[in-house]
Amino acid sequence: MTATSRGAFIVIEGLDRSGKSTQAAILQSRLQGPEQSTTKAVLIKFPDRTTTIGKMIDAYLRSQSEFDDHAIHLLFSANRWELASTIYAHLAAGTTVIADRYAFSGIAFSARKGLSYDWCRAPDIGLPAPDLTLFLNVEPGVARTRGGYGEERYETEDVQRSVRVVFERIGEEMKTDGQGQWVEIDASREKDLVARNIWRVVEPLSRGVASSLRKLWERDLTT
Ligand code: DGP
Repeated sequence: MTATSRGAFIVIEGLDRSGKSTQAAILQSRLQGPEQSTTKAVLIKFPDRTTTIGKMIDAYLRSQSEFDDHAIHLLFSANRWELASTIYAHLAAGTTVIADRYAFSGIAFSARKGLSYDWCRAPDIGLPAPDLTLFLNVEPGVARTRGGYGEERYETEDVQRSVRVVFERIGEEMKTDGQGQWVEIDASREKDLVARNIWRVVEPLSRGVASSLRKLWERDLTT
């Protein structure tokens, strides 16, 4: 990291069981390197189920409580906003932040229920914008065969297929409107190969980022 640079903000997105959490952990340890004395990378998982809002989300995902679709959408977004200041602080200190899911999951999982795409995007406008989003792409039929599948509310092949369609739309928009990099990674491949492909894209950001941090969909921010 140079004197004027900040940490990079990297988001990992994808369907359930696409390997996000595994790859996020591999990436963090790679960024952290052999000297553990200074923190070079932190991992933040969304939803963060430890906060008061996160506990409400957790109960919903485990089908222990019910919410109106709009209300749960706003809770997921609030859960991201409550961690925004933590993200800013880490980046300013030169620490890379890896987020396991972010606002893109918010849109994909709610818009597939029939809520308007623009309405779903609105509450996350202005969050810290990632420098890089890695979309771990996997066939929903492949994800279904992976361990632990089916334990939570959205883990059916049908839901995941419709979520993937919305992710494709988000990816197209992100690629064309200069909102940081959106890179698709074939997550059906073997774990170490996926990790190497991820590292190839992340490596240039691993020594810090000189440009200032942007806000997500900032052109839609009005005062
Ligand atoms: P995970 O802990 O990564 O398995 O995510 C839990 C589930 O929550 C997963 O099925 C995806 C879903 N999810 C994540 N973020 C959001 C969001 O912002 N909105 C909605 N509706 N669902 C989300």
